[in-house]
Amino acid sequence: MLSSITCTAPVNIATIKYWGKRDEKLILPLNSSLSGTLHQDDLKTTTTAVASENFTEDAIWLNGKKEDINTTRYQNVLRMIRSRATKLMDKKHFVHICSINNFPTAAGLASSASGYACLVYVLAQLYGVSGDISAIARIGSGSACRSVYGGFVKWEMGAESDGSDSIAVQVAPETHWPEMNIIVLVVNDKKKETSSTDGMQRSAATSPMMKERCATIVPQRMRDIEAAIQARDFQTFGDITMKDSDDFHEVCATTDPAIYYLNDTSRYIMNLVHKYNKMSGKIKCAYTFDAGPNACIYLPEENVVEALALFTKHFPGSDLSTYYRGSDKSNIEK
Ligand code: 2P0
Repeated sequence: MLSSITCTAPVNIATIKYWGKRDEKLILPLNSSLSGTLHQDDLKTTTTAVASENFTEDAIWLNGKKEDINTTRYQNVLRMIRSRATKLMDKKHFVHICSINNFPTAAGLASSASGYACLVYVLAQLYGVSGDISAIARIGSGSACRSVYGGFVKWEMGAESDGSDSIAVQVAPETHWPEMNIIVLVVNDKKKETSSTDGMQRSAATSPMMKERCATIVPQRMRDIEAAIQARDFQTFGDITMKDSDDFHEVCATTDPAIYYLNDTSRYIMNLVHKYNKMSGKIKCAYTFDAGPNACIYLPEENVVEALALFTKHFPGSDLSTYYRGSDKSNIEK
């Protein structure tokens, strides 16, 4: 018998950044984090998984290229899924997986987040796994646990050593703040030099900023941004988002040896946003940068036209995309 499932999962854009692990194997973070999940039709991964008793091995193809499925992360995900399976139990079923991103892989656009969220969701459907699956997505890639839900989602770092309480929790559904938009300015779609996994390990070991960030700064920001989201208070939301992005890149710069994800264009965008906000007398849009030079701009719907005009004027001909995050659709779709 052949069973097949196809799903899509969107990327998420962190406003409070995850950077550093306390447990590399279980992927347990040093701090909680929070993100907005994009709309289903935007930047996303589409994954099909087929299970058959006739397959002789598990296999995976990413963007059409066969990859090694015997990595620790894939194997951990498969083991956890099969340990909770309620379907395909009678005989040994191997699985073939095909996954495609509609955006550049590993260019700091959270491809591992949508990739593992989608993989875990599709496998959970195929093997009949119910209940929270964010902890399974987490052991694939930390930030992936947040893409399991739509709207604004926090990843609670948890306290247990087995990771049982290190899960994603929806802070507000996608319908809560439908005016919120995200503009993505693709500055560079090349694969990054320092992977997030390596980078955060080095930062945790060497950046003098990490201790205070994890102990006091992030816990306070998590409380404040959650309240701002509940109140749909964009001034506070935008201020915290930009500060946490700045701090994250400062952590990278104070890592030994230093890691630089931003380039001159990224810094130009940061200055432009600050000048635009200052000129307007309020925060009209807020930038955030992940482990790469591409800018993600959070902004309310009413400012989109003006902000797009501004960015187009300064970057004529650039790859500028707007994403509407608010939606009454569920996040992951079959
Ligand atoms: C985030 N990033 O919160 C932060 C901001 C990058 C900068 O989560 O080792 O690819 O697979 O757990 O999830 C990137 O880290 O790392 C990331 P692993 P992951 O979105």
